[in-house]
Amino acid sequence: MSGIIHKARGAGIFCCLVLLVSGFTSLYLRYLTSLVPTDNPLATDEGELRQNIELDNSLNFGTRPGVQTITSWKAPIIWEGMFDPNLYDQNHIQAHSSVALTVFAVGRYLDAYLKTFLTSAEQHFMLGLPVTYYVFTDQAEKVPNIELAPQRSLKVIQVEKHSRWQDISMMRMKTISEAIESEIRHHCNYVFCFDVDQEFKGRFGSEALGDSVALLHAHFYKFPKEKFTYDRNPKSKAFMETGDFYYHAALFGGLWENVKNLTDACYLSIMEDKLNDVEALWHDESHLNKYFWFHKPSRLLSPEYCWDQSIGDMSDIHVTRLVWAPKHYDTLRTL
Ligand code: 5GW
Ligand code: MN
Repeated sequence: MSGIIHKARGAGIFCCLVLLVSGFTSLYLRYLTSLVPTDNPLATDEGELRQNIELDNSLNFGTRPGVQTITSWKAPIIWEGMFDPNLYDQNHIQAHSSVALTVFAVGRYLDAYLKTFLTSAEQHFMLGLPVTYYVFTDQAEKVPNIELAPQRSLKVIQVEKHSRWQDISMMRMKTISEAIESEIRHHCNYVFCFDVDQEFKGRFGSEALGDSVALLHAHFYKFPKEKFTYDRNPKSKAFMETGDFYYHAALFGGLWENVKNLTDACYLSIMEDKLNDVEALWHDESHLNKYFWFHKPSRLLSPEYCWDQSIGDMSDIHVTRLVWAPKHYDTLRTL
């Protein structure tokens, strides 16, 4: 009898010790994460947090003296030369990171851009990680049959074709949110949303993954704030007088939870504008910029991640990872 009590007491002390140690460990981890504001508190378990801390501590912020490599809120801005690609790949493979890529190819954009976009993504996008492409189109039967590497798959989701092109672009927010809810969150931890009129040209890898990721617009990254083309109409929900950067809506991403919040918020603002009979200057992009002003992204991608080759000055661009496809406004926008 007393032996049992003894054992019970021993077990009790042992449990207390375990609780104490694990309590301190988690406090210590919380302390560590508080030192790194780039990881927002939505990040998942402590193992993942610990990995991210070590990873972004490896970034070399001084290697690109000509450009800004960190924001005022301490989010890294990723430029070529700052990161060790193998380190990011190894860590994300170990953490079982998986990535959903969403892309819309509605109407004439399917024939014009989808095949180049997908085949080039197979060459350069998140190699080594499981990737699921979500292609949203009104013509499922015309989606090209691309040969995919192992661990990579493609799902086609039928959508309606809105008659106004502004709506095709803006309604992506709603469709992406619904797809995250019904599909993506069950299969992938990250979601990256792309315009289709672009081509991958170089590594677009796991260094781009983060809790909440925004892209610096190639045309504005050097400009002073006063030149940013935010929506200036006080009647629009996208109205903003000033901001941090001008972000390009051709690509945004992050953990699915954060992308869900972003797309929900942008869609709500777009619908409120419709009720008030206003439309933001640059449509979904204006709303995206407003969202990122209030919800700072934890990671920024330099314009190396989405470059317009018609820009003459390439002195800051050490590698092009994704480039704008040529625009054929005359044929694509006449309807
Ligand atoms: C068509 C005409 C004008 C504007 C957009 C469209 C259009 C866009 C379309 O007919 N079909 C379509 O799938 N889109 C999707 O919306 C594509 O994924 C496209 O990349 C994205 C944004 O439209 P873009 O690329 O024309 O917008 P910008 O800001 O790059 O000029
Ligand atoms: Mn585009």
